[in-house]
Amino acid sequence: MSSRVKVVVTGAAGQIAYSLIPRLVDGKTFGDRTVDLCLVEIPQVVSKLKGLVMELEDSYFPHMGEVTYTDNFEEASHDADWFLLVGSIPRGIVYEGKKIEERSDLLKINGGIFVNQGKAIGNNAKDNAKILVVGNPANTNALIGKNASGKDTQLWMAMTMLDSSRAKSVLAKKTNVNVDDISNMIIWGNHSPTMYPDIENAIVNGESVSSVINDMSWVENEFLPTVQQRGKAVIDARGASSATSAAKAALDTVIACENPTDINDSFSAAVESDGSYGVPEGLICGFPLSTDSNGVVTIKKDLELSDFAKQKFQVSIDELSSEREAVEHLMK
Ligand code: NAX
Repeated sequence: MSSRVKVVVTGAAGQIAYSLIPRLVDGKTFGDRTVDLCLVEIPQVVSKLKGLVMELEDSYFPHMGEVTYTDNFEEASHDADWFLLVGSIPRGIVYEGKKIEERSDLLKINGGIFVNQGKAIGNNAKDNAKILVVGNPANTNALIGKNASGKDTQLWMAMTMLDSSRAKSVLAKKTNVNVDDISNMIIWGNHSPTMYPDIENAIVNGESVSSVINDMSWVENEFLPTVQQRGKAVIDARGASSATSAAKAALDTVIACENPTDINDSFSAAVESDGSYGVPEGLICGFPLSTDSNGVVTIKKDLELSDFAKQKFQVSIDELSSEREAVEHLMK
């Protein structure tokens, strides 16, 4: 493994990035490798990154390598190992004179961004680059980017780790254990309120969490809606979307991809479906993943889904299929 790693972060002047970027160079996420950072923003705010770079320099990070910033994604993408694509146009802002409220408008605007970013990554990044899309609608943005990249050796993911961590937190409270006593917390489907957090395959101290809790009414009426709607609950409470927890989840996803996964565990991210578990091929869908000792990430195929789980998961698969239809014109 090379002793240097180049990481590109978009949306670098945003909320999530402010929590995320310092921790990429703190010696924990990439161990003792030197981390070169390339920070990307839109032209209107790129100059603000000068201040962030000053703060990074002032923070005493022995593992920090070269730090650059730009509004030119194409230029940033050269020879990069990792991309954390956090930047996207959020719902509710006025974009080219129109308030963006509909998911379809969001898909259209962000879709255009991800076509260009995907092409640049396919042409310029390392053949084994890993790409984590955080900006919403994350799964479909990743679908568009992967398709535009035209390269199958790179790994495109959309982030569902935050949903998995939220679910672990709810289950740890319910079963009176620590969050790290919960493992195999899978998020199936889309990073949206249709996601299916899988309590039946989750494990607490070696036992199935659902059999320990043994209360399907609580699962249906408390657990699932709490996890599925947690993003909105944070926005309502904080007046802004999750930032520090999203940053931690992005770091946890990088760490999960850089280190072998325990045999009895899996981690959550959405990747391209190869038809596993009946998901239409090509959709970027939340699956249980595992990393081997060579850093290769694959879908774990040996998990069972109950009829209850299959029915919930199908709702999210259908949503992903309809999002794919909505961006079909960007996939040519
Ligand atoms: P902010 O609005 O604070 O920051 C976003 C930044 O992205 C802005 O500075 C903007 O200028 C920049 N940007 C927009 N288009 C860009 C482009 N083409 N290239 C480079 N930069 C670009 O949002 P923040 O709170 O940081 O959230 C970022 C994204 O994460 C949003 O789309 C948000 O919905 C999404 N989230 C995803 C989560 C997940 O689990 N997958 C959870 C948290 C969050 O909601």
